[in-house]
Amino acid sequence: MGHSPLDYTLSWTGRGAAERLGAVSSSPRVSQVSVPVSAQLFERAAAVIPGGVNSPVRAFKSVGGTPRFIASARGCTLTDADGNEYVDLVCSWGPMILGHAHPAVVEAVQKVAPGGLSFGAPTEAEIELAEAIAGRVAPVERVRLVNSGTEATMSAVRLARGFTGRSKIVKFSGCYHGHVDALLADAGSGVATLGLPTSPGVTGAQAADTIVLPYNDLEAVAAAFAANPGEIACVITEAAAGNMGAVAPVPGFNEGLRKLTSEHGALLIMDEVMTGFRVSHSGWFGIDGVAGDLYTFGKVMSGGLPAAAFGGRADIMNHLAPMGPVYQAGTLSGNPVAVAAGLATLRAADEQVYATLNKNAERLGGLMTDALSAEGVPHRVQFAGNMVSVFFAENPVTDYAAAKASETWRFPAFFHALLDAGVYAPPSAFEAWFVSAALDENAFDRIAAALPAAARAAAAATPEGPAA
Ligand code: KE4
Repeated sequence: MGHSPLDYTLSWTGRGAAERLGAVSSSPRVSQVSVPVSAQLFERAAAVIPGGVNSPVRAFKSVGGTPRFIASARGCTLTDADGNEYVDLVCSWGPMILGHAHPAVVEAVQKVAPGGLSFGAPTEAEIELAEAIAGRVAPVERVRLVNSGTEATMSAVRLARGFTGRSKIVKFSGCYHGHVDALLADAGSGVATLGLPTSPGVTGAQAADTIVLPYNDLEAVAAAFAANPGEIACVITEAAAGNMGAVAPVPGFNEGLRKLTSEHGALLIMDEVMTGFRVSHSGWFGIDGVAGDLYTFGKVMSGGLPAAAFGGRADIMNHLAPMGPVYQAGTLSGNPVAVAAGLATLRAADEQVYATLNKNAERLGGLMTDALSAEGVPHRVQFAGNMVSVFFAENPVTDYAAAKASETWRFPAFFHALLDAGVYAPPSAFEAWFVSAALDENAFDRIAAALPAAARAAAAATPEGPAA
Protein backbone atom coordinates (compact mmCIF):
# COMPACT_ATOMS: atom_id res chain seq x y z
CA MET A 1 0.00 0.00 0.00
CA GLY A 2 2.77 2.41 0.93
CA HIS A 3 0.47 5.32 1.62
CA SER A 4 1.27 7.49 4.57
CA PRO A 5 -1.55 9.54 5.99
CA LEU A 6 0.76 12.49 5.53
CA ASP A 7 0.87 11.98 1.76
CA TYR A 8 -1.43 14.92 1.22
CA THR A 9 -0.06 18.26 0.20
CA LEU A 10 -2.54 20.83 1.30
CA SER A 11 -2.93 23.61 -1.22
CA TRP A 12 -5.20 26.45 -0.22
CA THR A 13 -6.81 26.96 -3.63
CA GLY A 14 -9.88 28.35 -1.92
CA ARG A 15 -10.48 32.07 -1.42
CA GLY A 16 -8.74 33.57 1.61
CA ALA A 17 -10.65 34.67 4.69
CA ALA A 18 -10.26 38.32 3.74
CA GLU A 19 -11.86 37.75 0.33
CA ARG A 20 -14.64 35.79 1.97
CA LEU A 21 -15.17 38.56 4.49
CA GLY A 22 -15.59 40.82 1.50
CA ALA A 23 -18.93 39.07 1.10
CA VAL A 24 -19.87 40.37 4.53
CA SER A 25 -23.57 40.22 5.18
CA SER A 26 -25.24 43.43 6.29
CA SER A 27 -27.03 42.21 9.42
CA PRO A 28 -24.79 42.14 12.52
CA ARG A 29 -25.19 38.47 13.23
CA VAL A 30 -22.83 35.91 14.62
CA SER A 31 -21.45 35.13 11.18
CA GLN A 32 -20.05 37.81 8.89
CA VAL A 33 -19.76 35.67 5.78
CA SER A 34 -22.75 34.99 3.57
CA VAL A 35 -22.96 31.56 1.96
CA PRO A 36 -25.75 31.92 -0.59
CA VAL A 37 -25.58 28.40 -2.00
CA SER A 38 -25.59 26.74 1.43
CA ALA A 39 -28.41 29.05 2.45
CA GLN A 40 -30.44 28.09 -0.59
CA LEU A 41 -29.72 24.39 -0.07
CA PHE A 42 -30.66 24.68 3.61
CA GLU A 43 -34.00 26.22 2.65
CA ARG A 44 -34.61 23.52 0.05
CA ALA A 45 -33.58 20.77 2.47
CA ALA A 46 -35.96 22.04 5.15
CA ALA A 47 -38.86 21.51 2.74
CA VAL A 48 -38.25 17.77 2.74
CA ILE A 49 -35.93 16.86 5.64
CA PRO A 50 -36.92 17.82 9.21
CA GLY A 51 -34.75 20.78 10.20
CA GLY A 52 -32.96 20.44 6.86
CA VAL A 53 -30.52 17.92 8.30
CA ASN A 54 -30.21 14.22 8.90
CA SER A 55 -28.71 14.66 12.33
CA PRO A 56 -29.70 17.55 14.60
CA VAL A 57 -26.28 18.87 15.59
CA ARG A 58 -25.58 19.67 11.91
CA ALA A 59 -28.29 22.37 11.87
CA PHE A 60 -26.17 24.96 13.73
CA LYS A 61 -29.18 25.51 16.01
CA SER A 62 -27.15 26.25 19.13
CA VAL A 63 -24.67 28.55 17.35
CA GLY A 64 -27.00 30.17 14.81
CA GLY A 65 -26.14 30.99 11.24
CA THR A 66 -26.29 28.86 8.11
CA PRO A 67 -25.05 25.28 8.19
CA ARG A 68 -22.42 24.70 5.54
CA PHE A 69 -23.45 22.20 2.90
CA ILE A 70 -20.29 20.31 2.07
CA ALA A 71 -19.44 19.65 -1.56
CA SER A 72 -16.22 17.71 -1.03
CA ALA A 73 -13.39 17.01 1.39
CA ARG A 74 -9.79 15.94 1.08
CA GLY A 75 -7.11 15.62 3.72
CA CYS A 76 -7.92 18.11 6.45
CA THR A 77 -10.02 20.43 4.27
CA LEU A 78 -13.72 20.66 3.66
CA THR A 79 -15.08 22.61 0.68
CA ASP A 80 -18.59 23.95 1.01
CA ALA A 81 -21.18 24.44 -1.72
CA ASP A 82 -20.06 28.08 -2.09
CA GLY A 83 -16.49 27.04 -2.74
CA ASN A 84 -15.18 28.08 0.69
CA GLU A 85 -12.45 25.90 2.15
CA TYR A 86 -12.19 25.08 5.85
CA VAL A 87 -9.70 23.29 8.06
CA ASP A 88 -11.85 20.47 9.43
CA LEU A 89 -11.83 19.96 13.20
CA VAL A 90 -14.98 17.80 13.21
CA CYS A 91 -13.72 14.91 11.05
CA SER A 92 -17.28 13.63 10.58
CA TRP A 93 -17.51 13.54 14.43
CA GLY A 94 -14.46 11.36 14.76
CA PRO A 95 -14.04 8.79 11.96
CA MET A 96 -11.60 10.64 9.70
CA ILE A 97 -8.38 10.16 11.69
CA LEU A 98 -6.40 9.80 8.45
CA GLY A 99 -8.09 12.82 6.88
CA HIS A 100 -10.74 12.83 4.19
CA ALA A 101 -10.54 10.71 1.03
CA HIS A 102 -7.35 9.00 2.18
CA PRO A 103 -5.97 7.22 -0.91
CA ALA A 104 -5.71 3.83 0.82
CA VAL A 105 -9.34 4.00 1.97
CA VAL A 106 -10.71 5.27 -1.34
CA GLU A 107 -8.77 2.60 -3.21
CA ALA A 108 -10.10 -0.12 -0.90
CA VAL A 109 -13.68 0.99 -1.55
CA GLN A 110 -13.09 1.30 -5.31
CA LYS A 111 -11.56 -2.19 -5.36
CA VAL A 112 -14.41 -3.88 -3.49
CA ALA A 113 -17.44 -2.11 -4.94
CA PRO A 114 -17.33 -3.68 -8.42
CA GLY A 115 -17.53 -7.10 -6.72
CA GLY A 116 -20.95 -6.34 -5.32
CA LEU A 117 -22.31 -3.97 -2.69
CA SER A 118 -24.25 -6.23 -0.33
CA PHE A 119 -25.01 -9.93 -0.18
CA GLY A 120 -26.92 -10.61 3.02
CA ALA A 121 -24.48 -13.44 3.50
CA PRO A 122 -21.17 -13.76 5.38
CA THR A 123 -17.91 -12.63 3.77
CA GLU A 124 -14.24 -13.15 4.62
CA ALA A 125 -13.68 -9.42 5.07
CA GLU A 126 -16.11 -9.34 8.02
CA ILE A 127 -13.91 -11.89 9.75
CA GLU A 128 -10.85 -9.75 9.06
CA LEU A 129 -12.50 -6.66 10.55
CA ALA A 130 -13.70 -8.57 13.61
CA GLU A 131 -10.20 -10.01 14.03
CA ALA A 132 -8.68 -6.53 13.67
CA ILE A 133 -10.95 -5.20 16.43
CA ALA A 134 -10.41 -8.16 18.74
CA GLY A 135 -6.69 -8.06 18.03
CA ARG A 136 -6.45 -4.47 19.25
CA VAL A 137 -8.67 -4.62 22.35
CA ALA A 138 -7.73 -7.64 24.49
CA PRO A 139 -11.00 -7.97 26.47
CA VAL A 140 -12.88 -8.30 23.17
CA GLU A 141 -13.11 -12.02 22.39
CA ARG A 142 -16.12 -11.91 20.08
CA VAL A 143 -17.44 -9.14 17.82
CA ARG A 144 -20.77 -8.52 16.12
CA LEU A 145 -20.80 -5.92 13.33
CA VAL A 146 -23.73 -3.51 13.08
CA ASN A 147 -24.48 -0.29 11.20
CA SER A 148 -24.32 2.55 13.74
CA GLY A 149 -23.10 3.34 17.22
CA THR A 150 -26.71 3.53 18.33
CA GLU A 151 -27.31 -0.01 17.14
CA ALA A 152 -24.16 -1.13 18.92
CA THR A 153 -25.13 0.35 22.29
CA MET A 154 -28.76 -0.74 21.98
CA SER A 155 -27.62 -4.30 21.28
CA ALA A 156 -25.02 -4.30 24.06
CA VAL A 157 -27.58 -3.18 26.63
CA ARG A 158 -30.09 -5.78 25.47
CA LEU A 159 -27.37 -8.45 25.68
CA ALA A 160 -26.40 -7.32 29.19
CA ARG A 161 -30.02 -7.57 30.30
CA GLY A 162 -30.42 -10.95 28.61
CA PHE A 163 -27.19 -12.32 30.07
CA THR A 164 -27.81 -11.12 33.64
CA GLY A 165 -31.59 -11.49 33.70
CA ARG A 166 -31.71 -8.03 35.25
CA SER A 167 -33.51 -4.95 33.90
CA LYS A 168 -32.00 -1.79 35.39
CA ILE A 169 -29.13 0.05 33.70
CA VAL A 170 -26.88 2.86 34.90
CA LYS A 171 -25.72 5.64 32.61
CA PHE A 172 -24.14 9.01 33.29
CA SER A 173 -25.59 12.45 32.78
CA GLY A 174 -23.98 14.11 29.77
CA CYS A 175 -22.84 10.85 28.26
CA TYR A 176 -24.41 10.10 24.90
CA HIS A 177 -24.71 6.58 23.60
CA GLY A 178 -26.83 7.19 20.51
CA HIS A 179 -30.58 7.70 20.33
CA VAL A 180 -31.54 4.47 22.10
CA ASP A 181 -34.81 5.01 23.98
CA ALA A 182 -33.47 3.71 27.28
CA LEU A 183 -30.28 5.76 26.95
CA LEU A 184 -31.65 9.14 25.91
CA ALA A 185 -32.25 10.15 29.52
CA ASP A 186 -30.19 13.26 30.21
CA ALA A 187 -27.88 12.49 27.30
CA GLY A 188 -25.10 14.63 25.90
CA SER A 189 -24.26 15.51 22.30
CA GLY A 190 -27.24 16.65 20.27
CA VAL A 191 -29.63 16.23 23.21
CA ALA A 192 -27.46 18.57 25.29
CA THR A 193 -26.85 20.87 22.32
CA LEU A 194 -30.55 21.34 21.72
CA GLY A 195 -31.31 21.56 25.44
CA LEU A 196 -33.67 18.58 25.28
CA PRO A 197 -33.98 17.35 28.90
CA THR A 198 -35.15 13.99 27.64
CA SER A 199 -36.86 13.14 24.41
CA PRO A 200 -40.62 13.01 23.88
CA GLY A 201 -41.54 9.64 22.50
CA VAL A 202 -39.48 7.84 25.10
CA THR A 203 -42.10 6.35 27.36
CA GLY A 204 -41.90 6.27 31.12
CA ALA A 205 -41.71 2.51 30.92
CA GLN A 206 -38.69 2.64 28.64
CA ALA A 207 -36.85 5.15 30.83
CA ALA A 208 -38.01 3.68 34.15
CA ASP A 209 -35.19 1.17 34.33
CA THR A 210 -32.51 3.74 33.54
CA ILE A 211 -30.64 5.21 36.48
CA VAL A 212 -28.83 8.42 35.54
CA LEU A 213 -25.90 9.43 37.74
CA PRO A 214 -23.35 12.24 37.70
CA TYR A 215 -20.24 11.35 35.67
CA ASN A 216 -17.04 10.84 37.66
CA ASP A 217 -19.02 10.16 40.87
CA LEU A 218 -18.19 6.69 42.21
CA GLU A 219 -20.07 7.28 45.45
CA ALA A 220 -23.27 7.78 43.46
CA VAL A 221 -22.62 4.51 41.63
CA ALA A 222 -22.01 2.63 44.88
CA ALA A 223 -25.22 4.10 46.31
CA ALA A 224 -27.19 3.04 43.22
CA PHE A 225 -25.99 -0.54 43.62
CA ALA A 226 -26.85 -0.47 47.32
CA ALA A 227 -30.33 0.84 46.55
CA ASN A 228 -30.97 -1.67 43.77
CA PRO A 229 -29.44 -4.93 45.01
CA GLY A 230 -29.36 -7.61 42.33
CA GLU A 231 -31.29 -5.44 39.83
CA ILE A 232 -28.66 -3.60 37.81
CA ALA A 233 -27.73 -5.39 34.58
CA CYS A 234 -24.98 -3.02 33.51
CA VAL A 235 -23.25 0.29 33.81
CA ILE A 236 -22.66 1.91 30.43
CA THR A 237 -20.14 4.71 30.22
CA GLU A 238 -18.25 6.56 27.55
CA ALA A 239 -14.75 5.19 28.20
CA ALA A 240 -13.78 8.86 28.17
CA ALA A 241 -16.60 11.35 27.73
CA GLY A 242 -16.71 13.42 24.57
CA ASN A 243 -20.41 14.23 24.33
CA MET A 244 -20.57 16.95 26.93
CA GLY A 245 -17.32 18.29 25.58
CA ALA A 246 -14.11 16.38 26.31
CA VAL A 247 -14.28 15.23 29.93
CA ALA A 248 -11.85 12.45 30.80
CA PRO A 249 -12.64 10.03 33.62
CA VAL A 250 -10.88 11.26 36.77
CA PRO A 251 -8.09 8.93 37.93
CA GLY A 252 -9.66 5.81 39.41
CA PHE A 253 -13.17 6.36 38.04
CA ASN A 254 -13.11 3.64 35.40
CA GLU A 255 -11.22 1.34 37.77
CA GLY A 256 -13.92 2.02 40.37
CA LEU A 257 -16.68 1.16 37.89
CA ARG A 258 -14.89 -2.12 37.16
CA LYS A 259 -14.68 -2.97 40.86
CA LEU A 260 -18.30 -2.05 41.66
CA THR A 261 -19.81 -3.86 38.67
CA SER A 262 -17.77 -7.00 39.42
CA GLU A 263 -18.77 -6.91 43.09
CA HIS A 264 -22.47 -6.59 42.22
CA GLY A 265 -22.67 -9.05 39.32
CA ALA A 266 -23.35 -6.29 36.78
CA LEU A 267 -21.64 -5.89 33.42
CA LEU A 268 -19.45 -2.91 32.53
CA ILE A 269 -20.10 -1.64 29.02
CA MET A 270 -17.34 0.62 27.73
CA ASP A 271 -18.79 2.77 24.97
CA GLU A 272 -15.79 3.39 22.70
CA VAL A 273 -17.76 4.52 19.67
CA MET A 274 -15.93 7.84 19.84
CA THR A 275 -12.65 6.90 21.56
CA GLY A 276 -12.20 3.53 19.87
CA PHE A 277 -9.16 3.41 17.58
CA ARG A 278 -8.96 7.21 17.80
CA VAL A 279 -7.26 7.94 21.11
CA SER A 280 -4.86 5.02 20.66
CA HIS A 281 -4.34 1.87 18.61
CA SER A 282 -6.56 0.19 21.24
CA GLY A 283 -8.83 3.11 22.04
CA TRP A 284 -9.27 4.20 25.63
CA PHE A 285 -8.51 0.64 26.77
CA GLY A 286 -5.03 1.30 25.42
CA ILE A 287 -4.80 4.30 27.77
CA ASP A 288 -6.16 3.07 31.10
CA GLY A 289 -6.26 -0.71 30.61
CA VAL A 290 -9.59 -1.06 32.44
CA ALA A 291 -11.29 -4.10 30.92
CA GLY A 292 -14.99 -3.82 30.19
CA ASP A 293 -17.19 -6.87 29.81
CA LEU A 294 -18.69 -5.44 26.62
CA TYR A 295 -17.55 -2.71 24.25
CA THR A 296 -19.19 -0.66 21.56
CA PHE A 297 -17.31 0.72 18.59
CA GLY A 298 -18.06 2.87 15.54
CA LYS A 299 -16.72 5.88 13.66
CA VAL A 300 -12.98 5.21 13.05
CA MET A 301 -13.54 1.46 12.51
CA SER A 302 -15.90 2.34 9.67
CA GLY A 303 -13.62 4.70 7.77
CA GLY A 304 -16.62 7.03 7.61
CA LEU A 305 -19.04 4.51 6.07
CA PRO A 306 -22.01 3.11 8.03
CA ALA A 307 -20.42 0.39 10.14
CA ALA A 308 -20.11 -0.14 13.88
CA ALA A 309 -19.67 -3.05 16.25
CA PHE A 310 -20.13 -4.38 19.73
CA GLY A 311 -18.08 -7.11 21.36
CA GLY A 312 -16.58 -8.47 24.52
CA ARG A 313 -16.36 -11.63 26.61
CA ALA A 314 -17.13 -14.78 24.62
CA ASP A 315 -19.35 -16.20 27.37
CA ILE A 316 -21.55 -13.13 27.12
CA MET A 317 -21.45 -12.63 23.33
CA ASN A 318 -22.35 -16.28 22.77
CA HIS A 319 -25.78 -15.50 24.21
CA LEU A 320 -26.53 -13.76 20.92
CA ALA A 321 -28.67 -15.45 18.28
CA PRO A 322 -28.13 -17.78 16.55
CA MET A 323 -26.01 -19.28 19.37
CA GLY A 324 -28.14 -18.01 22.22
CA PRO A 325 -31.53 -16.47 22.97
CA VAL A 326 -30.72 -12.75 22.73
CA TYR A 327 -31.89 -11.57 19.35
CA GLN A 328 -29.95 -9.05 17.31
CA ALA A 329 -29.81 -8.72 13.51
CA GLY A 330 -29.18 -6.36 10.59
CA THR A 331 -29.70 -6.47 6.84
CA LEU A 332 -26.55 -4.54 6.07
CA SER A 333 -24.44 -5.60 9.04
CA GLY A 334 -20.91 -6.37 7.84
CA ASN A 335 -21.55 -4.57 4.57
CA PRO A 336 -18.59 -5.33 2.28
CA VAL A 337 -17.97 -1.72 1.20
CA ALA A 338 -18.16 -0.33 4.73
CA VAL A 339 -15.98 -3.16 6.01
CA ALA A 340 -13.40 -2.41 3.31
CA ALA A 341 -13.26 1.24 4.38
CA GLY A 342 -12.96 0.29 8.04
CA LEU A 343 -10.25 -2.29 7.45
CA ALA A 344 -8.24 0.10 5.27
CA THR A 345 -8.48 2.78 7.97
CA LEU A 346 -7.38 0.51 10.79
CA ARG A 347 -4.54 -0.89 8.69
CA ALA A 348 -3.29 2.60 7.79
CA ALA A 349 -3.56 3.83 11.38
CA ASP A 350 -0.06 2.96 12.53
CA GLU A 351 1.83 4.26 15.54
CA GLN A 352 2.97 7.30 13.58
CA VAL A 353 -0.66 8.24 12.95
CA TYR A 354 -1.49 8.05 16.66
CA ALA A 355 1.61 10.03 17.57
CA THR A 356 0.59 12.64 15.01
CA LEU A 357 -2.99 12.77 16.30
CA ASN A 358 -1.74 13.32 19.84
CA LYS A 359 0.73 16.00 18.72
CA ASN A 360 -1.91 17.77 16.65
CA ALA A 361 -4.41 17.76 19.51
CA GLU A 362 -1.86 19.20 21.89
CA ARG A 363 -0.87 21.87 19.36
CA LEU A 364 -4.51 22.82 18.75
CA GLY A 365 -5.17 23.04 22.48
CA GLY A 366 -2.09 25.18 22.98
CA LEU A 367 -3.08 27.60 20.24
CA MET A 368 -6.60 27.90 21.69
CA THR A 369 -5.44 28.62 25.21
CA ASP A 370 -2.79 31.10 24.03
CA ALA A 371 -5.38 33.09 22.10
CA LEU A 372 -8.04 33.01 24.85
CA SER A 373 -5.51 33.82 27.58
CA ALA A 374 -4.27 36.81 25.55
CA GLU A 375 -7.82 38.17 25.66
CA GLY A 376 -8.30 37.29 29.32
CA VAL A 377 -11.20 34.96 28.59
CA PRO A 378 -11.76 32.48 31.46
CA HIS A 379 -11.52 29.06 29.86
CA ARG A 380 -10.37 25.47 30.23
CA VAL A 381 -8.98 23.55 27.30
CA GLN A 382 -9.59 19.91 28.19
CA PHE A 383 -8.45 16.67 26.62
CA ALA A 384 -9.80 13.13 26.60
CA GLY A 385 -6.84 11.55 24.86
CA ASN A 386 -6.56 13.47 21.58
CA MET A 387 -10.15 14.68 21.77
CA VAL A 388 -10.15 18.35 22.74
CA SER A 389 -12.71 20.85 23.99
CA VAL A 390 -12.76 24.38 25.25
CA PHE A 391 -15.02 25.27 28.16
CA PHE A 392 -15.54 28.89 29.08
CA ALA A 393 -15.15 28.15 32.78
CA GLU A 394 -12.67 28.99 35.52
CA ASN A 395 -12.45 25.47 36.96
CA PRO A 396 -11.95 22.01 35.46
CA VAL A 397 -15.14 20.49 34.07
CA THR A 398 -15.57 16.95 35.40
CA ASP A 399 -19.28 16.40 34.84
CA TYR A 400 -22.30 17.58 32.90
CA ALA A 401 -23.54 20.01 35.54
CA ALA A 402 -20.23 21.87 35.34
CA ALA A 403 -20.30 21.77 31.53
CA LYS A 404 -23.80 23.28 31.52
CA ALA A 405 -22.78 25.88 34.11
CA SER A 406 -19.93 27.14 31.92
CA GLU A 407 -20.35 30.33 29.89
CA THR A 408 -21.64 28.49 26.83
CA TRP A 409 -23.06 31.82 25.56
CA ARG A 410 -19.51 32.71 24.50
CA PHE A 411 -19.29 29.73 22.18
CA PRO A 412 -21.40 30.89 19.18
CA ALA A 413 -19.28 34.00 18.61
CA PHE A 414 -16.10 31.97 19.05
CA PHE A 415 -17.36 29.33 16.63
CA HIS A 416 -18.45 31.79 13.95
CA ALA A 417 -15.28 33.83 14.06
CA LEU A 418 -13.37 30.62 13.39
CA LEU A 419 -15.80 29.58 10.67
CA ASP A 420 -15.53 32.96 8.95
CA ALA A 421 -11.76 32.54 8.94
CA GLY A 422 -11.96 29.09 7.37
CA VAL A 423 -11.77 26.86 10.45
CA TYR A 424 -14.66 24.40 10.89
CA ALA A 425 -15.10 23.57 14.58
CA PRO A 426 -17.97 21.51 16.04
CA PRO A 427 -21.13 23.70 16.04
CA SER A 428 -21.82 23.02 19.72
CA ALA A 429 -20.25 23.77 23.08
CA PHE A 430 -21.07 20.19 24.10
CA GLU A 431 -18.93 18.34 21.60
CA ALA A 432 -15.34 17.21 21.33
CA TRP A 433 -13.11 18.66 18.65
CA PHE A 434 -11.41 16.10 16.43
CA VAL A 435 -7.99 16.40 14.83
CA SER A 436 -6.78 14.28 11.94
CA ALA A 437 -3.29 13.15 11.01
CA ALA A 438 -3.70 15.15 7.80
CA LEU A 439 -3.41 18.54 9.54
CA ASP A 440 -0.22 20.21 8.36
CA GLU A 441 1.57 23.58 8.58
CA ASN A 442 -0.88 25.32 6.26
CA ALA A 443 -3.74 24.11 8.42
CA PHE A 444 -2.14 25.19 11.68
CA ASP A 445 -1.23 28.56 10.12
CA ARG A 446 -4.91 29.00 9.28
CA ILE A 447 -5.98 27.98 12.81
CA ALA A 448 -3.38 30.26 14.46
CA ALA A 449 -4.44 33.16 12.25
CA ALA A 450 -8.13 32.65 13.05
CA LEU A 451 -7.89 32.27 16.83
CA PRO A 452 -7.08 35.85 17.95
CA ALA A 453 -10.26 37.24 16.38
CA ALA A 454 -12.22 34.28 17.74
CA ALA A 455 -10.86 34.95 21.22
CA ARG A 456 -11.84 38.61 20.88
CA ALA A 457 -15.32 37.56 19.80
CA ALA A 458 -15.60 35.26 22.82
CA ALA A 459 -14.39 38.07 25.08
CA ALA A 460 -16.96 40.49 23.64
CA ALA A 461 -19.85 38.01 23.83
CA THR A 462 -22.68 38.60 26.29
CA PRO A 463 -25.26 36.23 27.77
CA GLU A 464 -27.87 38.02 25.66
CA GLY A 465 -26.11 36.83 22.50
CA PRO A 466 -25.24 38.82 19.37
CA ALA A 467 -26.96 42.15 18.73
CA ALA A 468 -30.25 41.54 16.93
P1 KE4 B 1 -24.25 6.85 15.91
O1 KE4 B 1 -25.56 6.14 16.10
O2 KE4 B 1 -24.44 8.35 15.72
O3 KE4 B 1 -23.36 6.22 14.85
O4 KE4 B 1 -23.39 6.65 17.27
C1 KE4 B 1 -23.98 7.02 18.50
C2 KE4 B 1 -22.91 7.25 19.53
C3 KE4 B 1 -22.70 6.29 20.51
N1 KE4 B 1 -21.76 6.44 21.46
C4 KE4 B 1 -20.97 7.54 21.47
C5 KE4 B 1 -19.92 7.68 22.54
C6 KE4 B 1 -21.13 8.55 20.49
O5 KE4 B 1 -20.34 9.65 20.52
C7 KE4 B 1 -22.11 8.41 19.50
C8 KE4 B 1 -22.36 9.46 18.44
N2 KE4 B 1 -21.59 10.66 18.55
C9 KE4 B 1 -22.18 11.85 17.99
C10 KE4 B 1 -21.19 12.98 18.19
N3 KE4 B 1 -21.30 13.56 19.48
C11 KE4 B 1 -22.61 11.69 16.59
C12 KE4 B 1 -22.91 12.98 15.83
C13 KE4 B 1 -24.35 13.13 15.51
O6 KE4 B 1 -25.20 12.72 16.34
O7 KE4 B 1 -24.63 13.67 14.41
